[in-house]
Amino acid sequence: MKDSWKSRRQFLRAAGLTAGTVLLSPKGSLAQMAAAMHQRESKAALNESSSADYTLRIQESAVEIAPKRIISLTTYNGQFPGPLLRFKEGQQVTVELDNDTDTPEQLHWHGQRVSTDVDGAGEEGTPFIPAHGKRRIAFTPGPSGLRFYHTHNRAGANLYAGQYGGEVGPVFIEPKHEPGRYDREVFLVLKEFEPTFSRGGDMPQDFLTPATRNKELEEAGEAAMRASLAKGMPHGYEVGYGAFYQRAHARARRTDSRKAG
Ligand SMILES: [Cu+2]
Repeated sequence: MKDSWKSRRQFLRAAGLTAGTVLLSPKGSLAQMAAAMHQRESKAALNESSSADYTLRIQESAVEIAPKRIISLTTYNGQFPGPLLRFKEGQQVTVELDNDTDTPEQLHWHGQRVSTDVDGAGEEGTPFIPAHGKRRIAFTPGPSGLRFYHTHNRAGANLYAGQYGGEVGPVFIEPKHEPGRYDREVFLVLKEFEPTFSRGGDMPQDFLTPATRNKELEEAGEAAMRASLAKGMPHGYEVGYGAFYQRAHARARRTDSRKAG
């Protein structure tokens, strides 16, 4: 679920390009008016006295991942995965982010097109949710479909930090048009826990060997390895896991055959 830095930058560049195109089109003034209206709505939604649509509390919790197997994790609302958030495409939501931990946090809306102020990436300029503080955000969800929210704190070599813990939850954005036909919704979340460093590898090292090699990729990889060894960094650590976990949010839903045409 970690967006690679490069693809993320490319995505943001593409998103920026789209916004630019809208403003240059003959409907430019309309787009600007819509933006101004959206800003006013956001301000109203952020009024502290009104209640948020959802509250996510980042906290340390004990989670039972299997009978009598209890692990200590940073979670959203004391559970793993975090609660299923249901949004409607194009309908603004307000989310309060409470941080009960000692670490400033970033909550990233994976796969959504939202502004950098709320997107949840510190390197792109989203303000942090302060340690033992809170942030209330408002945004218009989209595009529709299954999305995720997760911490965007970088773990580095700390196996207790970032997404090594329990800071992941599902989002469903109902489409504005064409809701689709289905009898049952199942939101399945899979995650590995109890990470440890190992050396030498726990799987055959040649399992990814392709029939034909990409010379460019291979050279880039070899060069990166030489540079890291030259800096005195250790050779060949990888992360293994002690537990794998799955959890489903499910509910039955009757299809209305009159509406689905
Ligand atoms: Cu992500």
